[in-house]
Amino acid sequence: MVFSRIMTAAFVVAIAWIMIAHEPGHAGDDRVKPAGSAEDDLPLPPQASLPAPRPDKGGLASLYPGDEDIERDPRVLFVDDFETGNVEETGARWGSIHLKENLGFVDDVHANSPGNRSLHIADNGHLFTHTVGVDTMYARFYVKFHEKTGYIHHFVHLVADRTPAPWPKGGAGETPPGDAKFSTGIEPTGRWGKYPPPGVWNFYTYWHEMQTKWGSVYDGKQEPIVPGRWYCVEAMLKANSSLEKADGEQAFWVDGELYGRFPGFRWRTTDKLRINSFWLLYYNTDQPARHNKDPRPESRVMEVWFDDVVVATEYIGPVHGRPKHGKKRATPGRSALMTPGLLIAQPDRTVFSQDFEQGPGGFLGGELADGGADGSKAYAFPPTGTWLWDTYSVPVTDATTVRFKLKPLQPVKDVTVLIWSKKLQDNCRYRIAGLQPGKWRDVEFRAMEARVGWGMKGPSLEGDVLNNVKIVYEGDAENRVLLDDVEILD
Ligand SMILES: [Ca+2]
Ligand SMILES: [Ca+2]
Repeated sequence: MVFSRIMTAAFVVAIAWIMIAHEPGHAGDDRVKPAGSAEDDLPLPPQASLPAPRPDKGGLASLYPGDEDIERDPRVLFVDDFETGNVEETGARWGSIHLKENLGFVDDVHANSPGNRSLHIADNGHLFTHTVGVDTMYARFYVKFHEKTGYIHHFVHLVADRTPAPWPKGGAGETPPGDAKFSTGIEPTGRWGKYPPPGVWNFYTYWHEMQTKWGSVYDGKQEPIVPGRWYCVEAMLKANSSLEKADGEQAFWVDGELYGRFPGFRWRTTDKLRINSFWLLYYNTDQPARHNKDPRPESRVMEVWFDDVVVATEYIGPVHGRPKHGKKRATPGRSALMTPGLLIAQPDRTVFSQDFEQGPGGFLGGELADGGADGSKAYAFPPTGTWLWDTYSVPVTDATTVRFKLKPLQPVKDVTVLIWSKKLQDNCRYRIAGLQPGKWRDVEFRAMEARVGWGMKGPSLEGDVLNNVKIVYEGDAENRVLLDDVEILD
């Protein structure tokens, strides 16, 4: 098997935020306590808030022998035992699947498996889903690495996203704002080659108080993962209870044993940001082989098996006992994003729309042009931009959405949307990367995703009024980008 791989452009964009971010082993060096959260002077949450880490006491799974009917427990958010449907159907219910040709179902199952199939992923791929937003998320899964596995670049993540989208978002090397996002990955790491592949488990964590822009790493018990052996892995992410308190936590268990518990996090600055995404990610590049000085990267077989995924608000624990009725098949979960309005309010009215068929409609800075969407008229604008003022005015809520189409006629780097905030007395920005010359791109974002600062790290437009927009880019004066089908929704 060839270790180096060709990634599709889409995937590179999708996982851009972690691609360059995590360097196995680099980890040990930037292992830090969360900023401003000296454990000594902060009260720990009561022990009762965490499940007993003893495997013999079990968790939710101990109430449902063989996981039978566990999906009916109100504390359970999402289940997939990979016993139902084909790969396409599985991707459809999760909401996002990547490189589905690398995914398949096989009859290799762990010893306590209540079913017949597991999910097999070769090389690279993912399933990504959403649950209702919660303040504490546990995610348990069974996993096995190939006997000849190499080192892994990135693995399974739990994510809190204020403006969830069906696909995993970018953000490589960018500290997320405290009201927008935080995430943690439960990942194998080789610690610069200290451990044979795939290494030991650790957390790889992004939040607003992380101390390097590449995230922070938290070691657990340094027990090397044995390739070819099934493990039950469970990760917990618990948000801080209020803006002032650094009482958030994360912890992980392997085969029911607590391997690492890390208190003292101020994950978020608003309780509107809740944990709502689960990313079953298998991401490989040749980077970890280099960083871990793997002497035989060409001999590695990058394959992984997953099974018995349960996501819940309480500790789950390994599969306990056998199903009453022999082999069983769960009713698998379905992305919460597929229920409109469940995770974030949906817009239900159009505040403004412009298709340029009757003229520029108040847009300035460019000129009407042919070549609009579907042979219609569009608005062509130079790098200095196009802008529109006081044609609409809408208070920015969760639902407020900006939508338009863009087509650069020449190669352009980023296109930036500027929205002047009267409240903040500054421009909020939203950056659009990866545009291709001659190709239309559908752009859609929540107005609150626009933020002050070139890096979009400042305060957001949330709570302000949206009554203007300007779109600019870098390029030569004669360059043009076409704009069409502008909509403001609320
Ligand atoms: Ca199964
Ligand atoms: Ca048009």
